[in-house]
Amino acid sequence: MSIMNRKHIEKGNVLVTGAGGQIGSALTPLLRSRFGAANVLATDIRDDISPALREAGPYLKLDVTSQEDIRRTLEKHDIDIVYHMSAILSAKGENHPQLAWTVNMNGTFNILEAAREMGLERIFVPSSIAAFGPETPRDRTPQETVLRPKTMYGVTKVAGELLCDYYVLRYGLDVRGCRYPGIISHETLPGGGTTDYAVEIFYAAVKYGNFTCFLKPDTRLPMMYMPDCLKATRELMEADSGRLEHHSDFNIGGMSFTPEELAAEIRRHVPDFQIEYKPDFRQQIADSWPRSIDDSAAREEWDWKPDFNLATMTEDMLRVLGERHDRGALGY
Ligand code: AKB
Repeated sequence: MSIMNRKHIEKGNVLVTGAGGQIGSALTPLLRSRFGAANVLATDIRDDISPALREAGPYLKLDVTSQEDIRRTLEKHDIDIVYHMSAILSAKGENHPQLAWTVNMNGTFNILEAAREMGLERIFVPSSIAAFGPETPRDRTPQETVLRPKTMYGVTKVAGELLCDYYVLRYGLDVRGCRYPGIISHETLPGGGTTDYAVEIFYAAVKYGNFTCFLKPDTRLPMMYMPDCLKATRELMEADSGRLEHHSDFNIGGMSFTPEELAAEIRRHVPDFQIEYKPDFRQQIADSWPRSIDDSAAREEWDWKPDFNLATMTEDMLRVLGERHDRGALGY
């Protein structure tokens, strides 16, 4: 069937790569409730997957850099839809650029190739605000603009967007993706990103009442609360393909704030909260990224609209982590 005729996918077998990561660990349960637990295969290369994720449905250790393993897994489990969430993020990517290229580029290529060969229904490959660079307009960064990132992670995200769009145009594969901003969540800590401070600050506020931030106080970055990230992912994957003019590179906005604005918001709930600033190499990465995002294409083509802002996200994060801390289960 041509992708122009497809609307919602009602059922199918789903594979998630990077299922143990920050977004994968929240996305997988959502997909399991949507498609049935037995129909969603969680995969990751790491061994420290939470028992909840392993036990709630099928789980497999999978290395996305192995084309053979990917092909065999898709075939064996009769997969129709893939959410390709595994990636090396920006800060880790600067410490290990060759690894970032291998995992991010070869992983995406392997998934797309196997999907093409097997005629999969739909693929989700996320991009990031890291696709932008210092020459990009930093306020209300447009959908179509300069893409000259200075990190290896960003390079792989731009190349990944182009590769995904190539598979859409050349082979009619239904590939979709959006440029995630920094994602804030309370289930799995992120690892190796530049926006990670905006998650760690909550754990530190609840547990210690103070935090040392690796970015300067006035570093404004686009961010999004996990419920909005999941909503964007689900709505884009369920959007009517006839309305989509873009495919793999949608800007999506949630909120934008600086560390000092976030600290002030946390202080409304934790009055004695203290923050100090010790910027490191991640400052340079943050300074090359947008301060805010123009997401009008996503709003027009699939009705994107976030639910959370700085105040409502902060209140919810502190409530959830506070309750967990009181149960002695914060794990930070
Ligand atoms: C990172 O900081 O590297 C990621 C991202 C913005 O893609 N969170």
